[in-house]
Amino acid sequence: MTTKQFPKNFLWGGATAANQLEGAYNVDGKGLSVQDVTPKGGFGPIAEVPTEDNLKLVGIDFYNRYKEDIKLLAEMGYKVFRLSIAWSRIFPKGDEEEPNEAGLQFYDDVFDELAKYNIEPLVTLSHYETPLHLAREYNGWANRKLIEFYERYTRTVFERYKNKVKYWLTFNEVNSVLHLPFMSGGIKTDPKELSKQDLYQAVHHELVASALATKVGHEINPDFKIGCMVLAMPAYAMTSNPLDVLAARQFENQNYLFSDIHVRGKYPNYIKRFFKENNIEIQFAPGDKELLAEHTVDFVSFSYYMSVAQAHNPEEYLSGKGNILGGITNPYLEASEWGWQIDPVGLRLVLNDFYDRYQIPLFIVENGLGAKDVLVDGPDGPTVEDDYRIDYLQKHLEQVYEAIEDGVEVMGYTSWGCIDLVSASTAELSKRYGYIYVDRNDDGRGTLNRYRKKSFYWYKEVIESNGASLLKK
Ligand code: BGP
Repeated sequence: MTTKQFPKNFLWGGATAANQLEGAYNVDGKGLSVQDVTPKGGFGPIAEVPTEDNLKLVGIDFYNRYKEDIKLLAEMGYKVFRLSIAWSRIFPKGDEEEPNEAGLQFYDDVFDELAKYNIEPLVTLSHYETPLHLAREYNGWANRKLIEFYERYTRTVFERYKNKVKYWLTFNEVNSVLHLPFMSGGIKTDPKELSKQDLYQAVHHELVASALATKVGHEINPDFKIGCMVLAMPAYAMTSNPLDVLAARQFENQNYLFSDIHVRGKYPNYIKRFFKENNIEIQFAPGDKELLAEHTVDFVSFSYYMSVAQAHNPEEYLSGKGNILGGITNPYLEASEWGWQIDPVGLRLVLNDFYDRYQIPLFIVENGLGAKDVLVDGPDGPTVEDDYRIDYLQKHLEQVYEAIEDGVEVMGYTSWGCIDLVSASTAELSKRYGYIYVDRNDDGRGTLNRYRKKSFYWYKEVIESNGASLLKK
């Protein structure tokens, strides 16, 4: 009998974003990003200047401790590490002609450190980190000028790291701009006043910029693998009432729009109807249509934390909390301490749905459980007995395996926040996802020391056995 395991060369690893772990927000020439003025997270108020209560200003001090951290990731056997480049380290304001050398040097050092351990970087070019100046002066992606600035930035980093980085993602959770225009798209207009026309025009700018980056990247190095990244959230019909099924389908289409354009290179018909009914008319500049059509992505990546239910009459049900977008509470599922409903089978469904739709490789670049951890004494020093996290990850990975058995091509899996970091939605440190505990609290205090949790050893075994340890039952 052969042992069950994951495909050869499966990319096991973890995921992070610059603004949530680096700290050093104003060091070595870095400019401010939208994150430096959102001390309470994506849904919180926007401050005029960085304030001390913003945990992201220090993060977990990865900027100074990356060597120690990468060593720990290597100890777990990581094949891949997802990180983002902070755009405002490279172009502090975003609209300069020349990049900031110190910022470029920092990522050279990080990539070199990863290379020492044969860990492939997977780089997000824009992870909720639009330079603040671009938000204030241009209203972020609502302005077509951003395409030009993003092109300059991506060209700069593609050139610089062309021999160090192979895997790239253009925009983190590109669909989230519909729900969080400031954090995701640097659009400072109050969401209540932002017209659908302006919002979808901003979406168009990002989609064109993504295609342009894909073009430029492939020209610079034809071996680059460039993917889109979407927030995936399957929607179940609350009942078998066809109207509920339709509501669920329409909710999913709002997300599919982004991957459809990235993969198929054109706007799908279902959105044309939505545009017509909402008086939206997307302005295409000459060349946009061709760019979208000719520079589609090499793979689709996505985050997956939870599913939701939808109904045609949602007001009659309990509404649930969710990762940026949400829906109705599904009575069949349990939820995390933050109300995100836990649904491993949903991950198998997402993988199958994407693959049926596109037949190109998929990459799960975020998944995990945000939970409050308690540090206890262990035989080798402080640790966390995070069986709840192991249980979550084990069940999700079992479903990834099932999807692979279903015939889905999965490149890899990077669980979110592999080392504890600051939450995107709430800016808390107590919402922890990591295999590595970082001693820092919501009040900003702590030694910043790192400790291996129980899940650290569990994941190490998963990677070492190429998933066999998950599947031995
Ligand atoms: C995604 C983001 C990440 C991340 C994660 C977990 O939406 O891409 O940046 O933080 O969700 O969310 P949170 O940090 O809000 O728990």
